[in-house]
Amino acid sequence: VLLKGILYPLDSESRTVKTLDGMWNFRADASSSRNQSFVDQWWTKPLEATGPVLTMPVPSSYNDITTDKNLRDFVGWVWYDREFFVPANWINQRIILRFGSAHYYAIVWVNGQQVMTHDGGHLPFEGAINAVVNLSGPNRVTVAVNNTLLPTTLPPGSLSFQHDVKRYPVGYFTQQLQIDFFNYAGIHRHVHLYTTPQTYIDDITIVTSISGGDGIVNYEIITAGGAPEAVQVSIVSKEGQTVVQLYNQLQGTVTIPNVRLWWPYTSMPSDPGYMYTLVVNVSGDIYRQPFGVRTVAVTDTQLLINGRPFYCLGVGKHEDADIRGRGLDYALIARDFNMMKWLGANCFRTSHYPYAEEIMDQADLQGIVVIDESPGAGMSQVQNFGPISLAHHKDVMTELIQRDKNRPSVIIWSVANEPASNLSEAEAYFRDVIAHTRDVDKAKRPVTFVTDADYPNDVATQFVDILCVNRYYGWYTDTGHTEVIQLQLSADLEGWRSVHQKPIIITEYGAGTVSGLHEYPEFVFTEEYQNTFISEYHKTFDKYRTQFLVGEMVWSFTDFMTQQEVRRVVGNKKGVLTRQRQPKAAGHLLRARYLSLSNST
Ligand code: GCB
Repeated sequence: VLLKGILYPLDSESRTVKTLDGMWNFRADASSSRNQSFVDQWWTKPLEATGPVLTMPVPSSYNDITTDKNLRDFVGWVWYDREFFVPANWINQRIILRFGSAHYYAIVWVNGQQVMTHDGGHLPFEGAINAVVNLSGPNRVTVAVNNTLLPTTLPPGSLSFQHDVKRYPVGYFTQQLQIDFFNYAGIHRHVHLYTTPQTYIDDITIVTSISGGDGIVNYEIITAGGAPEAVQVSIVSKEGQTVVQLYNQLQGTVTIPNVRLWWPYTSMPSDPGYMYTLVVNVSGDIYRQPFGVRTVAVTDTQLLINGRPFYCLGVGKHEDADIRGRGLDYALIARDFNMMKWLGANCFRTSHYPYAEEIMDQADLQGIVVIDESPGAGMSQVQNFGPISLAHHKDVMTELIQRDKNRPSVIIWSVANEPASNLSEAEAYFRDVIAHTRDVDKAKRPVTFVTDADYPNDVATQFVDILCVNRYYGWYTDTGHTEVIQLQLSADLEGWRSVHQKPIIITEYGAGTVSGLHEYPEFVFTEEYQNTFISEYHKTFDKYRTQFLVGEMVWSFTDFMTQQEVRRVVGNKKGVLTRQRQPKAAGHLLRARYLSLSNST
């Protein structure tokens, strides 16, 4: 396949970026068929002309914005539209409309003409709109978004229909989820309009290595829209110094003498996240691609960054907050990074879907390591392993790598979270998805999926480079019995080790804790229990830290919303911080550990 680039919209001497964020018109298609919008062709007119509209912020999830329970829990099509103008001087430029993400399935029209569709909730998509745009008057963009999760979507889900009309209204159905997070929906990230010249830079791929004190930078530029006449490539340091300059080469390998490496901030507190910029000029189209020079490798007992052992002091996260749901919010991003650093964390996993590019930028710049996870969460049913799922899963991995391939923060791809890897169907499935992932990533980062399987029953971890295991001893099993945690976790780690000579990260362990709830001696759901529970895990981690355990990631960074169910009290409360990003007692406990461990290594 010929891959299309999905470079982040950055402005430059040759490119203009304009945002379409703001208040849009909005309406859910709440008709009994949930399809009236298509019968009435809502995209052909302003939404206001076909019925009443709500005001909906973009970016944001729509679920928690209004006071309407039906909209919070809505399943089906919702519609957004707004007016926009295109500057007349854009006439000779390519005009691109780009969505950072929309959950789950999206169709986009401009001035009543369909311009693109996208399948999947957490990755960007874009299209040129020159053919339909009006440069001398208003334009209208209409977006239909459908949040329904089916056995073939990622994450998968299903619809459950009730036909007993004595007990349920006619046509009654509910969305069944296989994931432990609220299925927030809407236009979750920025909407940008941007320009490029007709001959333009479509994609840039940078792969780095280290040779002695030098950085080796391998780059490849893909252009489109005509033969490029002149090419100029330079590498500029963070301080603005041009360190290398090359002419007329769309592809090449260059050396940065006395390179400054990209380090996680705990490994190199004085110089974390050092980034260079590859400045590309193709026939006057200029794009500045940030990158860092670092290597990642896995041995049978270690995870190495720049040849040095790295121990992940991490958190599992969500894009989740009051009111905005999964919507992009710069204040929240800044607070999250500040709180990760307060904890002393040096890594996180994008559990359980790709996070916003603006979050990934901060990971690069601040030197926080990322396990970059696909939306393959909750693949617990045999029907989630069919050929349609497989083809889509491979497309999603391609899109994710296309987006994040140049990021030094990303050190591992996770293709899934807790799939039913005990099913025989999972073997061929993961062999294929993992091989595809390795194939697409030119930097050849390690690939994994996160497992909760029992090592004797698992058929798919044989394909991973590094084992990532989620464990809840003393929570879902032996509830209340923290005294069994050390024994059970030790037996488990040694069990995995007996079948795979691979390093292990515990990617989740955690206990539900209502902030401010106390009971002594400790009792489930209290802050005391969370502290005792976590401490028991830490004792076992300390036993294996010097052997083959290369990381620990608490579940989770903050409390987060889930669907309504009896196990969850207004969401999942395993956060070491509250949903408002304030520490529970366990936050302080974790901070003490992470700070002392990062000072001792
Ligand atoms: C898990 C899942 C995560 C859940 C967590 C829990 O294993 O990976 O999505 O939120 O357990 O709290 O049950």
